[in-house]
Amino acid sequence: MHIHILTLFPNMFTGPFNESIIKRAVERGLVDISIYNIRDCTSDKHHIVDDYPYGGGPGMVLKPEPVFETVEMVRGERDIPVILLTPQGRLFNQQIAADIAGYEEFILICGHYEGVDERVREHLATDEISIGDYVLSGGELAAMVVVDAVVRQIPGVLGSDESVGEDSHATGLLEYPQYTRPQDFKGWEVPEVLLSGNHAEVARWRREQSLRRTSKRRPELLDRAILSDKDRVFLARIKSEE
Ligand code: 6GU
Repeated sequence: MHIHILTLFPNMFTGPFNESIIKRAVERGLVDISIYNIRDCTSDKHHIVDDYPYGGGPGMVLKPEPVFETVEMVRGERDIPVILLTPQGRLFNQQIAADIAGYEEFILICGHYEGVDERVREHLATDEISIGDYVLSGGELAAMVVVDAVVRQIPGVLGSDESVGEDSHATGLLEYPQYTRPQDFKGWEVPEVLLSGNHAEVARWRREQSLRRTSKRRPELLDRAILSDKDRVFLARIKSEE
């Protein structure tokens, strides 16, 4: 997979992309990440990337020319998805991450300042993504979030003991509680069932914990989760206990 990121702040990416899972994925050749400074594609002497909004109002707007110029330079004759990161985009989730993980190549544009010229949205972007209902100073942190969530879904990126399958949201449910040694920490004990060695019992306990936790914290997720008859019986039971 080849990810192209267009930004005014390329240095922001060096830390996060040079650690942990993303670093390893790049080193293994599973993903290639190219960062482009939008300012490098300006043609005026002062390398101006933003300007005042038509109609007045506060803040500056990212000009269309350097953004179009950078995208055209990157994609050449190739037809590749162009994703604009903006608080006005569709809300990012695990399913969107999985869809993007199927792309061979894509471009992320980090919006900055108070806005991006509407013609970028209308005539360049093929998709718009937001990572949540809050305002960030720019799309850079959002791009890092998207890249992390996507890269960890590429086959071969995670080792077998880091499997993506049981993570919160991967199953449509929140993850079950996890424990490691010591068995007794300050008098707080690991649940007995996890020490039992009974794999079926452990699996049942984890499933019920996932269901219980999801029902309590994020009940709306249950509408979309894949549930067995047994799961539904369990949910009905805990509901009647409330
Ligand atoms: Cl993608 N960009 C900005 N600037 N703020 C955000 C966001 C994106 N997603 C949530 N808030």
